Amino acid sequence: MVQTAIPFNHDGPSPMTKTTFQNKLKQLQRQHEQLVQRRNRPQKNGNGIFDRYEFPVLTAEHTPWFWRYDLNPATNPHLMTRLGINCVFNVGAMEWNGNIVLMARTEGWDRKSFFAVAESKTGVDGFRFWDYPVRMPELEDKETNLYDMRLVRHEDGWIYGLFCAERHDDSKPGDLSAAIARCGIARTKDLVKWERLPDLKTDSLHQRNCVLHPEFVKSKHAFYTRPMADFAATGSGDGIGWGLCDDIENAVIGKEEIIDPRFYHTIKEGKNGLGPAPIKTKKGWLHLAHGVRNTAAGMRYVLYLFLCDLNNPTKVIKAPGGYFMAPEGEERVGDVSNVVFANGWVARTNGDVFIYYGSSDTRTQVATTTVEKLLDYAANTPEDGLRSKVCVEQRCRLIENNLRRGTARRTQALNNCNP
Ligand code: BGC
Ligand code: BMA
Repeated sequence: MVQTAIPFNHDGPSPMTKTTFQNKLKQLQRQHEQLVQRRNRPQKNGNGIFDRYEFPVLTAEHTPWFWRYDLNPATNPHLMTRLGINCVFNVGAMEWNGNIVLMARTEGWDRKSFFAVAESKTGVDGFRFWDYPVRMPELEDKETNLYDMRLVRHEDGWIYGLFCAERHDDSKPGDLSAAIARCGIARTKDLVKWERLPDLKTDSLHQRNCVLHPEFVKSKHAFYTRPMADFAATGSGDGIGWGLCDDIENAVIGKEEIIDPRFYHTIKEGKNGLGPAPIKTKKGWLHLAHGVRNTAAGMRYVLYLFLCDLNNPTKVIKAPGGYFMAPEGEERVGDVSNVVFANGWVARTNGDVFIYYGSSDTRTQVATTTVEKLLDYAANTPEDGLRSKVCVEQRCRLIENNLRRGTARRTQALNNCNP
């Protein structure tokens, strides 16, 4: 069969007519409104500790369409996406005039992350981005990428944002993946205008996952840190650290004290890092953190919880064993699969807690619970037994108590534990 040549046309396909352009635009706006106004409900059959929700609270599609399209038919006759958004995840969070705001790690198609505020009345749905993303001032030593902000309302009166500021490691010119992670610090009163302070200085080459403690300790600003000798590889850090600094405007921490170490064959074997700033409760400082384990399929990130002494924030007083939350269902799949990561949560004065977590570096989910439930979980979940033998004994104690109470039915064939 003879192929007919396709006539070469310099002008390409003709642009849309004005009406088609307008119709497509209206459709975009409609779809966006439907997405933003979609009600979100808790999933059924939760684990008693927290409730997951039916839908993510933020996705790339939640960003305003006017951030992504050039809406001028003269310069964008095909109504193409001009500056696409890849994902919205790992959000900082706080209360804001009775609403909840999220400081979202927003990433363009170009892989660069930036911060943007989204606000909702309910905290579980209706999140709408403010018109512009944050224009974070740069330091002289400009970073390539910014991400994972922890928002903290400090008792000094400022709102602080601590985030990872990442730059290429120029001491390794041949290695394009060699990078240095540092803790960027900025402060604001309105989440729009930010004063950038120098990056945190510590003895460690890399600092990611740094968090400001919300109160002064010994009249100083106190930091949770995560010293690491390597940029990202597991195994080069000791755990979650702590240090005080004399001057937040030029923050230097000498020796970091490790308050929550990594541990062999636990959920935090590879690396661990603090999530959001702790919630102050009557029983102590409640912490949410992430633990990483290396597997044949890559790193697996889960969340865990612990409680520190109210008067001595460096002293862990409750360490429930195992993970608090692990990726489930669609959360398991994304740009970096098998990851849940949290750097934002909000405790309301009535005790309700909203936990915001990124799933697989792609979208933002919410889970709700209460301070009372989290304290119950912290106090009554057995610590990690660290060995199979101890763990099976813990479980047998649970089984035996339940069977003795008659709450569960004894099955002859399975009744083979020796309490
Ligand atoms: C990415 C982060 C990641 C880090 C370590 C960075 O380049 O932006 O999301 O946590 O590398 O893997
Ligand atoms: C980390 C974090 C996150 C991310 C995770 C998994 O080191 O800082 O940004 O969610 O890696 O890629």
